[in-house]
Amino acid sequence: MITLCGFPMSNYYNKVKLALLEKGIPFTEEGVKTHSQDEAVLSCSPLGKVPFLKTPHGALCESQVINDYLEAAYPDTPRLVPADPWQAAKMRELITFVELHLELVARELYAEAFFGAQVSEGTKKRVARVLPENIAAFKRLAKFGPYLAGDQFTLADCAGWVSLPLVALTTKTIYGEDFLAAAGVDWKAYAKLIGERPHAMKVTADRKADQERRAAAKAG
Ligand SMILES: N[C@@H](CCC(=O)N[C@@H](CS)C(=O)NCC(=O)O)C(=O)O
Repeated sequence: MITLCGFPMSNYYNKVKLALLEKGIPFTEEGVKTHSQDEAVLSCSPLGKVPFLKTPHGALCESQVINDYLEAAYPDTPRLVPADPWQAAKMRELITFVELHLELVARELYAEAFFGAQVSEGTKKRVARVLPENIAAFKRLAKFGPYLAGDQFTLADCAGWVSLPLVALTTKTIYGEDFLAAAGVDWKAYAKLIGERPHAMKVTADRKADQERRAAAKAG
């Protein structure tokens, strides 16, 4: 049995969870927080990041590594990677753009956007310069046809659906402007399309339930 470790507020956790659900792979979930110093966690995820998987073979971290493993290990479930090697590479190219060139850049602002901390003006200036360039580059590659990589739901959508809204929300919060929408990326229609899939609805419902649980615990 596979155990998905992390928490439902994490976009990368939900990326893997959506892939597991879409592929119909049985799994259980285990709550693990970030920045753990616990040896049991660090032996599975040495940087203390989530998500990670526990499998009968051992532990595996890094969400894209995990999703690629799931696709390879469960080939008889719905395929989330195109069979054609070129199309598969183009799909992975998109995942890299979403995560390395968009989400990871926007992530520099999360402390202020979501966690009540302050981000330096220098960081804000740099992200304001780099992110629009990266979004323009991403726009050249993304198909939205209607899925990110074309006419099939793929692992690129597991990545895109969890991270594009976060990039938009972050820039709206910090700069007062949704950089994706400003660049003509209709991420809302895309998020709606993916969000209406039953497995995506489950991911969202679990995230909201977790959010409510946390708020209730904080309130008293
Ligand atoms: N490249 C990693 C990123 C995972 C990641 O950044 N997860 C966040 C939670 S959404 C985390 O663990 N943050 C804590 C940290 O960076 O130390 C992956 O794809 O799994």
